[in-house]
Amino acid sequence: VQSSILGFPRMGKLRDLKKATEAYWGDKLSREDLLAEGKRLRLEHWKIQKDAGVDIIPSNDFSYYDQVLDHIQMFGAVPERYSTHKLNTLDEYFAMGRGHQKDGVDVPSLEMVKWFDSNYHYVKPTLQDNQTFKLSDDPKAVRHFLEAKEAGITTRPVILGPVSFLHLGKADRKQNVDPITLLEKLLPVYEQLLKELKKAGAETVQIDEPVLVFDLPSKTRNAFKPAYEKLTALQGSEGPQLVLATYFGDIVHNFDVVDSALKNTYGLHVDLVRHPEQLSPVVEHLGPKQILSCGIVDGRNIWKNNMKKSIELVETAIQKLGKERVIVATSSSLLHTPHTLDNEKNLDPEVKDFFAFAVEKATEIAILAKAVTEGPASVRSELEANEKSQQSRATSKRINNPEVKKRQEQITKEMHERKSGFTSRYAQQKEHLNLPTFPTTTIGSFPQTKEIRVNRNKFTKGEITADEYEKFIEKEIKDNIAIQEELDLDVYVHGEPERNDMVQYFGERMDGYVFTTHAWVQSYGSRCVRPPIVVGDVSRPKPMTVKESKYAVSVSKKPMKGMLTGPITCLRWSFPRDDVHQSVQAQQLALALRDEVVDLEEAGVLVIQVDEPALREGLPLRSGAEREKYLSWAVDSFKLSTAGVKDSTQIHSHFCYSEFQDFFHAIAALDADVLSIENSKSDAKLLKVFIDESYPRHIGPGVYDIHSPRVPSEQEIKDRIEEMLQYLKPEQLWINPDCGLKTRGWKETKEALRNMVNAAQYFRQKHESK
Ligand code: THG
Ligand code: ZN
Repeated sequence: VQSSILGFPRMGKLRDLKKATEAYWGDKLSREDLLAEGKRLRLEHWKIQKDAGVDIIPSNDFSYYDQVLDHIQMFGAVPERYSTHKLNTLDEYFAMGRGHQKDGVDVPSLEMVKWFDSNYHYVKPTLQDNQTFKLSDDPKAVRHFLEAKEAGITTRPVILGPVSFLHLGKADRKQNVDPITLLEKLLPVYEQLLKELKKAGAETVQIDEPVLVFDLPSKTRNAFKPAYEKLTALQGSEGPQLVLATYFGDIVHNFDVVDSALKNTYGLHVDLVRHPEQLSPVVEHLGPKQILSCGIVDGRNIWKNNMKKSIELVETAIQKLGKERVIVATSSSLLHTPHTLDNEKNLDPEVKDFFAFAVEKATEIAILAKAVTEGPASVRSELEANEKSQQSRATSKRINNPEVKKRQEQITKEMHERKSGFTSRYAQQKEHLNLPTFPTTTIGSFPQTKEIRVNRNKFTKGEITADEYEKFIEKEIKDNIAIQEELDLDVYVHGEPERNDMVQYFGERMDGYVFTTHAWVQSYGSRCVRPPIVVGDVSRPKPMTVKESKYAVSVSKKPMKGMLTGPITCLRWSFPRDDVHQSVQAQQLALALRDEVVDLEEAGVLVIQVDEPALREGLPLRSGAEREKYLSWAVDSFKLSTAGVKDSTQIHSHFCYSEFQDFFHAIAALDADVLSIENSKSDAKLLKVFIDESYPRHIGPGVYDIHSPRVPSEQEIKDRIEEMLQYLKPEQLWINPDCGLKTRGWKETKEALRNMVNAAQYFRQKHESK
């Protein structure tokens, strides 16, 4: 039984790749040096896997920005607005990933969206009506295979399959092409690539078709047959053997596709971490000689593998198929896990023993393969150590908190509901807050300046005292308030200078969580997040944000909005526990946040925003009952966290996307007094759902895009508001940017907010004179 890894994180032990790419972008590192650093990292990562004893090691999983973007360039699917500038291949590539404003070239990036239900973002293939494809002269997949071969490591190249590539793409603006109709044009490029890989010496290739876990439109489903008839025909002769990989879900509902088209692939990979129950139907459906790659080491989380359970599962496959036809593998690429546990010098050894990051998972895979190949005796001490670690986790004092459990048992239905309905609440809020029509506000964060980062670093390293740091933060808050006063905004925020990441900050302040020093995971391009880890029952030992908000209230003449991250977002952007259902963890987080909300109210914070930008990404990948179940507990946890306040306290929430139509009922059920939503780049027509559903509460659709440094003119903002007023009542409309301002500079922030306030005042006067 061979061991296999589907993909390895590429940032390096200390985010080396992030540092190198950002240095290159900042003209501080040459192109040659960046490429050399990439090469060094690839080699290092292959060696790690080889030394761990992994049999099947991936190549072409490395990327300087995003693996889907690599395919766009490798297949000659670069939109003309990028290719026309004749930039070198690397700069053209980064131009698509992040835009390019330099040497007279000014192009924005391609669209970037969530990769399935993860916190990774990929660049969307953006296709033309007259799209053509052409394999690049020196295809990256071949180049990297040869690079590994030269170092004495035979790898299995990973490519994204043709159906997923097209299904995950979209028509370019003003184009009408349905991507999947381009299949016939795209396939010759795949055939050529496979032939070149075979010529280079690749015996097997991992071809990813993760879209098989979705409910697919029939056009996409039907595309598998012609695609894989062509590609499997090459196997063994002109092309490599294909292992078709799926992950993040089950593929049973797409079996008819598997039957007709995919049985001829050499092997199939399925995710048995998320869906162990698919093993038996998958085994039944395999072709007579097909290999099964069993994904049993979690590529999405950091928990040490339960080897006993994994071995049992793999053994059931071996009984049916024999050892020669089974591979043990990671469930998905390890891209979504941090690099190595070795970096974590500050973790309590008890807890550290619960975890495995990418490097440690490589060893786990090798041990599991050996256990099922040569028998458990061959890895006795490893299995014993694993068993011991599982037991100590199950019985650890850090896991179970009886008080939290008791509180959960005492939760009542009433605790989820505000005291009165919106109309009555709003009347009280209006009086309390004394707000004008078209009230203006911001989403919460203000620019995180270099000075803020420097001071936070100094504090973390102990170079300044807690007292000095607190003084610094207070000065920043005071400055932020003064700026808002000067701009004449209506509801202030303190600006969050004390916060690093909106989830990490809360994780660091709750019991039941642990946090790391180096456990970074790529989010997009060079950007990484460091998810805190939920290890046990979660509770709040003491107030988390009250000090800063209270200070802000004390220096504000107008209402100040307190800012919290909601339970679902806290959970989804952490590494959750795998031993209790996520709804239980969300409920514990909700109770902790509920206390914070009430404490903020007592401290005089009369407007409280609880953000849930990750609510939508938590939606199960397939529609139907699972989705409704998720939405029900997700909405409950939000309501539990916010409903403890008086009617006169105003609850806001914010969503970082505008596609809320498909789960509008859930958004409405949150019962937030004011919702702010992204929307600035989308059609105002999307707001029509608020009328159609007679949504009674208040809404602040972003009036300008904060993701670019461009300053919107007052007129542009007025036009935008005018459009919104076709769909929303004037009494309902709040005026705000479309997201937090932490990634922006101060100069453009002030100019944009000034134009925004002027636009709001224009409508206010117009409305009041009626
Ligand atoms: N926090 C978390 N997850 C997220 C976001 C977030 N997922 C979705 C979206 N926002 C992703 N966007 C970003 C935006 C910026 C950064 C990361 C993800 C970022 N990271 C710093 C970096 O890589 O330089 C981290 C530096 C630091 O914290 O010291 O800027 O907001 N959890
Ligand atoms: Zn946002």
